[in-house]
Order: sequence, then structure tokens, then C-alpha cells
Amino acid sequence: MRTLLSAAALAALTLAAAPTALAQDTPAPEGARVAFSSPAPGSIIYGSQVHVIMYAEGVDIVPAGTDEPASGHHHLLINTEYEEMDQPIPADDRHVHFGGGQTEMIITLPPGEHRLQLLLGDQNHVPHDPPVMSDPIFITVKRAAGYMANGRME
Ligand SMILES: [Cu+2]
Repeated sequence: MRTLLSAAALAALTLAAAPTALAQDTPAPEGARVAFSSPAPGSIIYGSQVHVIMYAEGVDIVPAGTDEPASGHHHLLINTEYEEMDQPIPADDRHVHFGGGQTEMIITLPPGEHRLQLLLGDQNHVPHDPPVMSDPIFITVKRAAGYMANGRME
């Protein structure tokens, strides 16, 4: 019985310690923030190419995998919201990683209204704690004048 109790006590201790031991949250640098320099909120963009320029202050923008305090890399959320802030940000059409430490990129979007948001990730692509993210912006992409659905110019 004594052994059982000890095992239980040990398990309780291990469980209590687990959240701290497993958490890989990188603390957000003091005063860090990210924002869109481009496009401007409410922009109407003709064509399909959107020039995204990502602003950051209070944090160094570095390539993914860089183990450096107060640093991170940009992620662009396209028409999605990310809520699993203790998990690595997935990489797909809606979660674009700028793992090279880029601060601007031309992306291609289909016609329509799009929600864009920036979310900083640490060296392991996990959001900081608390997350460093921009306000969402909404832009509208329209076909360039003269561009026909069949791909031919008028
Ligand atoms: Cu990433």
C-alpha cells in the first residue's frame, strides 16, 4: 500500500509539473506588435496579385528555427482564424509561413472579399504567449478590367 501511495503521489507530482515541462510557449517580447503596411484595410485590388508588406516592432523578424530571444517570423492567415495558440501553425493555403524571415511577399488571391491577419510564430512556428497578431483586415480582389473569364484579354 505504501508503494501504491508513493506511485500515486509521484504521478500527481508528474502531472502537476507536466504543463510547465511540456509547454513550449515563447513569451511575447514586451511591446511587440505586427501590422499590415500593405494592403490598406478596405483595399480594392484589380487582378489577382496582392502585395503584402508586414510591419513589426519590438520583435526581430528572423528565419524559422532561429533560437534568439525576442524574435519570430510572420504568418499570414487567409480567410481563417487561428485559435490553437499553443500549437504550431499549420502550413497550407490559409496559413502562409514566411519562414525565411521575409517581410513582404506577392500573393495570389481569387476574386472576392478576403480576410487577412498576421500572426507571429516563434522558432517552432508556435504563437508567442500572449499571441502577437494584427487586427484582421478585409480586402476585395476584382478581375482586372478587360480580363475575360476565358483568360483572353478584351
Ligand atoms: Cu512558421
